[in-house]
Amino acid sequence: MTQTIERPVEQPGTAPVPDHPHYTLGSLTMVGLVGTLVALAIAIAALMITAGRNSVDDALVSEKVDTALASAALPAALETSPDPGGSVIPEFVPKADLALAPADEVNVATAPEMPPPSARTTQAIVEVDFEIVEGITRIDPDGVEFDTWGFKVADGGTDVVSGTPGPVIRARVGDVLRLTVTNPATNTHPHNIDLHAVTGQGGGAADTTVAPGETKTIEARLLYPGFFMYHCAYGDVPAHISHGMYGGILVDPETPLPAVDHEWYVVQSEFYTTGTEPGVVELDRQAVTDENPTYVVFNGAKGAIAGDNALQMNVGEKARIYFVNAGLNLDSNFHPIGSHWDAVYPEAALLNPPLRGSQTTLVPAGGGVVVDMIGQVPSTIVLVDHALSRVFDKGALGLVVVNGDQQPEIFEAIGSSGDDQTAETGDGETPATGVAVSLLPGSFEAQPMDAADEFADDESPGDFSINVLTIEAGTTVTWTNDDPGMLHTVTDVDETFDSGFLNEGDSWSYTFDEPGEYEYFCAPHPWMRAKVIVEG
Ligand SMILES: [Cu+2]
Repeated sequence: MTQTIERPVEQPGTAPVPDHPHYTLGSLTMVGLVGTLVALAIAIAALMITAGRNSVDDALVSEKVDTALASAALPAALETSPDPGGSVIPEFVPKADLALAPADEVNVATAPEMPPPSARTTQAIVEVDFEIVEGITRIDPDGVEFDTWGFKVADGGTDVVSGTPGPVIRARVGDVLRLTVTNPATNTHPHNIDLHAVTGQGGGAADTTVAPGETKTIEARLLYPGFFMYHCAYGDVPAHISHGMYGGILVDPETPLPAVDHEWYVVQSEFYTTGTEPGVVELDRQAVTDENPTYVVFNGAKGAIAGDNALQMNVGEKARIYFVNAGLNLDSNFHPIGSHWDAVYPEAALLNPPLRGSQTTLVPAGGGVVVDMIGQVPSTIVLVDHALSRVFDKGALGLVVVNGDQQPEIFEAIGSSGDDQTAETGDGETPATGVAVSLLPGSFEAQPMDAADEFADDESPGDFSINVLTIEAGTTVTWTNDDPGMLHTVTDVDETFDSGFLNEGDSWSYTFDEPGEYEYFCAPHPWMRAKVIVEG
């Protein structure tokens, strides 16, 4: 279907005359340059006068002049660019001369995996066959299901039921992507694909629109390296994206990024649903308009990067995350709790040098980022959108478990000191009287923040050995961290008590004198929750 958009025709000679001075970008740049040069001249003159008055030798003067000139030079990134105004697009090998990428090269993978980097140094044709998936899938482990639409690798099989997020594509800059999109006859909606890596009408959307039963193919030269979003751009585009039609495509630069130990693919996105009750929920189209999502998730479902699916690395290793914020509407404030981004390639624009040592990187809707992080200490790094309501209330949480030996030169829990109501009892000791609660092995394993079995005796995965503890006023409770290699806390939600970090084997006690109900949690693993009820 073709749409014609009519715009008013501009009549020559009728352009309005501006009623105020009209600066062009060029004239503003000239004003800036002249100002800089004048300031520089004054600075140099001042240096020379000072130098002369103090009889400082000429060498020092010229050194200071050089320093002044250097500080007025181009930013480092531009200075190192051979031709800041020139093209960064590689020379093409003509399509007719291109071979297919080698058969053993992997160009697609399913989240959170990435295809390995290509061993090629030459351009090639990369063939990718996608099929569109429509179907009811679980978006919340509590049993909430939704009609997700998405993409999968076309293999004729029906085992992949969720195409949200779609597979990640990997190719090299200068390659030709030959992308085929099939919409199986069993589907009920037309779709297409708009790849932000593709230069052409609608990023390919105009020429990939496929009704159920149709197949279309495009060939697109990949002009710029980077990590790009793709999405369906058919019809009510916000609705198609909100049903789950998005993914990422990595275009590697000609000079690859430095090698790392792990590469992962993570997509942030939003679901706008008519509710959060178990069962099938519908798209709330008004909530889409209002930009008020029910869920904000990583990799297509709440808890998709948690529990058994948490990412794993070892102390001393470096991991790289290729991250797309599919939106639909929210910017992402992507942050690793308890770590840093060792390197950030802003906007995933891989022609540019990375920022080093960042805390939170802003990823616009429809944008991406590439970040490196190092597993410095054994811990669980929590990936979040640091607009934290989206974590605690809507699901934007992923876990990276770092395994290995404690690194006290980097982090060490020294324990608590001198609180009247608390007593450090040391490794594994339990006081003679009172109640003992264990932080169970594996208690860091994530679960939804509002898990239905949170306070049940058979909670799975279990966290505190007693989920609801009822005691008399005056009773001392001692918690012991029995979770190997993990740091935990015992922290009252109302801030009445807080253990500070407990290493494996550490115990901490608190005497409850005031009747009431005390809900507590672990600060680094906030889904670990339990209660103490103190009777009068
Ligand atoms: Cu679609």
